Amino acid sequence: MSEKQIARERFQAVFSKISDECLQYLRDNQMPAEAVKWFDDNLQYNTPGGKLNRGMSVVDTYAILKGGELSDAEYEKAAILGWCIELLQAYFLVADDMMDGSITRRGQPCWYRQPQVGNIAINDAFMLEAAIYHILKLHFKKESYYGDLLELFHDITFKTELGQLVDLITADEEHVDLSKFSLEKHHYIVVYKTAFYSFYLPVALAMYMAGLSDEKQHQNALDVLIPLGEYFQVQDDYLDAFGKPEQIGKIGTDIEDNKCSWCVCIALQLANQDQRKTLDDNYGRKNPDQASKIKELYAELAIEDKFKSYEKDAHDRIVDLIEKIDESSGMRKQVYYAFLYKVFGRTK
Ligand code: GPP
Ligand code: MG
Ligand code: MG
Ligand code: MG
Repeated sequence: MSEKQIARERFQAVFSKISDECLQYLRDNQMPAEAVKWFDDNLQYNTPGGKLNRGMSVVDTYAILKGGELSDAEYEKAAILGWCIELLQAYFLVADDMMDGSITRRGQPCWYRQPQVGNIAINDAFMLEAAIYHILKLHFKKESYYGDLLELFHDITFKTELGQLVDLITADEEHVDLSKFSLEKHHYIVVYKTAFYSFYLPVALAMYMAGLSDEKQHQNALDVLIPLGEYFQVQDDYLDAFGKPEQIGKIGTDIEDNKCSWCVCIALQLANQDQRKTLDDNYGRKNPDQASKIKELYAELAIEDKFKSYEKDAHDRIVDLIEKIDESSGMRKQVYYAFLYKVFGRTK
């Protein structure tokens, strides 16, 4: 087994513990056996099957900040916080897939598309979120930074919802109006819907655990992690149009959903009058032939090449930001490089 697999399995093992603790809460509340089973299925189907980058990053970051090996107890504590992010992500994805009308996620049908589930997935998403606070209370109530953790989860959730709101209202499927799209709008959407919870949250949690709680220290972390998260969501937009479903584990829906994706923003910048008409006539329509026309136009406009050069610029820009970090503040450049290596050149 590779080192990476061993790390993943160790992290996975902590999930059994926290899922048991969540189910125990239902039993303590005399829930019928079928409800306990339902929540168990919800937790298992939606929480552990992804890349686990966000969750495992809490452990990795905490280990770097502490400097040296973690004891078993320290490992478990950081991993529990990591699983709280994975629960948050599960909550977001169950809901996002309903809002986006998506078909598959992590190589399996989206949860709401399971025949017995449907709209119950709305309540299931809420329960995944509630599980975060149950677990935090069980394991962190006595810590001096418990309040910081609660505030952080609440604030990051709110910010992600703001991003999701702008993502959704910019993608009005009844009235396709591409003049609503711009790279500025795109920047706002991706920073809020993705960067805060995927990049700042894991590092911020590890920082609180390691006693780094100054506002200035957190602002410095945001200065690097938000651009990194923006790059990550540009990749997500790119893979939505260009990735193979077998590889990315989901079928792209951004074109059909009229999303303000990085790809369409760049296409709008490059298009001549005819090409603009092709975009106006075919973007944001449910018909697969019209979506294919958009993909042909993306090829004509060499969007893939544009992405490759964006990627190189983003990489260099982020390395510059990391190199400016003052390590005397207790932060380590290695925290950010670990993220950078995980993210650049990913194919899923
Ligand atoms: C990713 O958008 C953003 C989220 C998953 C956050 C959702 C936020 C909520 C408050 C529900 P996406 O739709 O591009 O992701 P994907 O491509 O994985 O569907
Ligand atoms: Mg989606
Ligand atoms: Mg979405
Ligand atoms: Mg996407």
